[in-house]
Amino acid sequence: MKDKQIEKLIKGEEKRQAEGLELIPSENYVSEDVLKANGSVFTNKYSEGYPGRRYYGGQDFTDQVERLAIERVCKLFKCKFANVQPHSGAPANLAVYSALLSPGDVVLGMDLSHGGHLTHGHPMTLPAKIYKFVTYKMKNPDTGEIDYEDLRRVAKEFKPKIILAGFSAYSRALNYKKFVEIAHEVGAVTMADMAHIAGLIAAGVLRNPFDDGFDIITSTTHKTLRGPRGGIILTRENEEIAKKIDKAIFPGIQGGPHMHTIAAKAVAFGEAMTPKYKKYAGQILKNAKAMESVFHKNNIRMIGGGTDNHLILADVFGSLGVTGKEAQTVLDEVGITLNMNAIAEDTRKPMDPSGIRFGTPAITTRGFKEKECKYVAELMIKVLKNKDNKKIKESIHKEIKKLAKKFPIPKKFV
Ligand code: DSN
Repeated sequence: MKDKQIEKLIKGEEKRQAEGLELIPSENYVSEDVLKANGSVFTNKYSEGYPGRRYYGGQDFTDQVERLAIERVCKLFKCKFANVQPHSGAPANLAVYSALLSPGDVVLGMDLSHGGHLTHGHPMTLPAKIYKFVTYKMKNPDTGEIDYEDLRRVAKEFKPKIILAGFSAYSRALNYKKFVEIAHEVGAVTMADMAHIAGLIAAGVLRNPFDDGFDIITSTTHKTLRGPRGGIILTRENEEIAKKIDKAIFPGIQGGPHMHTIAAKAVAFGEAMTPKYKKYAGQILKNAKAMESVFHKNNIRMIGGGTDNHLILADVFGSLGVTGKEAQTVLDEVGITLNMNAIAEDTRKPMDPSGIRFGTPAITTRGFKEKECKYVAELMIKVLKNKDNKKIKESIHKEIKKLAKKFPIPKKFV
């Protein structure tokens, strides 16, 4: 590489990823093939429009790539329509809102502090300035069960046009049938933001909201799905909705699609169709359960009481007197990356909350099984209990480096 400054930074990041353990539940490693497609000459091409209907010439190969991506993702998620152009999850969600709502219309989504996402109506976001967001919560943060009766009550009171299921910090299974039932009662469209668990749904190890009658799924493609950074919007069967969504993406909120990313998405979708991927997805769940068992054994409170998916949200402040920020920092020091996270009804501030959020997609890609995951969980707890002990931290850092070396980041998945 001619640009030595950037080359050095890329090498630094490569080393950081190789030597540390990635527990941020929304991160993963892509295959060499995904990386290759993402860095391909498609980055040079403009293709405003959709396959067969573009505003620029020279679309012989872009059309084929986008069609393949659509065909594969529809097969994976068992739906009729897909838009593979969203640059990421936030534009995907915005596009659905703008396709189906008028300013002032109501969306009912999960409360941010109970696991929802910023794009589900945080007051600082653009959607919240245009539409009205009302929320539902867990009935009891220690079991994680959603308060479906309250959800129904709020739906009847506010008559939302969209009922949104989805989260970025929630570890339990949702009852999609209940969402659909309530949506039908108030005439709302059902939308599932499955960014975190899309890969688990694609592999069939978690329930597909489409099987319970959801209308729309949005997702990123870079989390459990193990593709490039990007987004998708899927529509189960309603062509009218799908057409509105296409218009909302282009020309509504985006210009030219990133064809190199779409090529990389197509590669990732292909990889997600293999038996090897299905096994990987199953192992993500087993590994999260293994980590859960260690946290249980050590009496560390987990929001939702544990996990049904790939992530755990632990109340480290309540259980160990260590704040989320302290935990994130001290674990970073020993080579474990995760993120501080607010917990339900948190009394602490977002920049130093009570919780940490961690998950197993990336370490499972590295080949970790239950045994290694339990060991990592034990090391995490030891660090948190000895956060000021330099000697213990140094020896754990060595252990983490050893583990990382034993399980190098793979380059090929199929
Ligand atoms: N930032 C992602 C996450 O970490 O959950 C969601 O957008």
